Amino acid sequence: MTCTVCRGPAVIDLRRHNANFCAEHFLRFCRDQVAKAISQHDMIAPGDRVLVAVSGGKDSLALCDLLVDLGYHVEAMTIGLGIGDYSEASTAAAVAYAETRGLPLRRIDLRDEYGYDIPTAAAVTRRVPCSSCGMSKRHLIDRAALEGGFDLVATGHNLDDEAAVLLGNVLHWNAEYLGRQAPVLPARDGFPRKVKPLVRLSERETAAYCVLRGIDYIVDECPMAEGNRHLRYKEALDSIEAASPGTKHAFYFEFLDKAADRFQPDVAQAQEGLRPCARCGSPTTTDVCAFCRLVERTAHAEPVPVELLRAGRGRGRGRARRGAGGAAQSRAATS
Ligand code: Q46
Ligand code: ZN
Ligand code: ZN
Repeated sequence: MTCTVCRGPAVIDLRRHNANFCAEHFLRFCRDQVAKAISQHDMIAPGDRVLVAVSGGKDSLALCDLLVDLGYHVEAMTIGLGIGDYSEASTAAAVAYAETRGLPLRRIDLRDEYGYDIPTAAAVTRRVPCSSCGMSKRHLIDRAALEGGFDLVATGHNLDDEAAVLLGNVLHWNAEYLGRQAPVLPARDGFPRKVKPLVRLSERETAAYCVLRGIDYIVDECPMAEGNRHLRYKEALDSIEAASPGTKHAFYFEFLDKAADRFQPDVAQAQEGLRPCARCGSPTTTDVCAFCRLVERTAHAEPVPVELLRAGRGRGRGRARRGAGGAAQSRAATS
């Protein structure tokens, strides 16, 4: 197998591009794909301050690395979710990366700062963990971006994520979510601008990027993701992609080109009824926002270890699946 560019020995084959690359040209390919996504979708302007939500996984660390390499002003933030060993390893990977590369890292820990963690929130609310997890991450990232004066938030959603979320939203004709499934979400009153610069890279590519750049990322998936629809949609798309390379790319980018406009949300309507939360000031349609209500409900609850919650979910699958698919929307708020 030889590199399509230089004819030297290749380290990776990319069937959807009908190309093989050596290490040097693969890294260049990744940079080019991110630069193309940024310019095609007007994601980041020169001089913008970018907050990157980092989980310690391959996507968010590759994203930091690529944005810094492309010359953007980047700071990272990570949230300790309290999901047992997984969260400890995630935070350790984020901290190690930031320290070795000299990247500023903001850290928030749910249990230390807000008195709860995700397994306890899931047990108290009796909903799938991804529901309170996604909402907590969105709230804290939005606040950090606005309070820190950042111009935008960048998240590590890759092509596999976006295609899987799109498949889920199409299967259920979820028009509201289809309207929000864009590589750029503009800033609204009280919400920062959000961009997804990795949409042209697959997760196999972000993993290979990290390996070739010597980035130590956490390989394990979140133990709370087990059985969620997002993973099933990914598996379905993987098997189609294996038989027909390029299908995921076409599915997602043809949607953006040909259909996304039809689902554009009415911005005025979305803003309607929003008012500041009585506790924290974040925009909400109720007196107290969902995050502050979650803190109120969970902060004094007996902590529930992740192992106990998983054992309970195994026994009570029907109840635990309520709201499944939350991960599809919330995934990679820090991934
Ligand atoms: S961390 Fe949180 Fe994900 Fe785990 S509980 Fe679900 S949303 S799966 S990206
Ligand atoms: Zn080469
Ligand atoms: Zn609030």
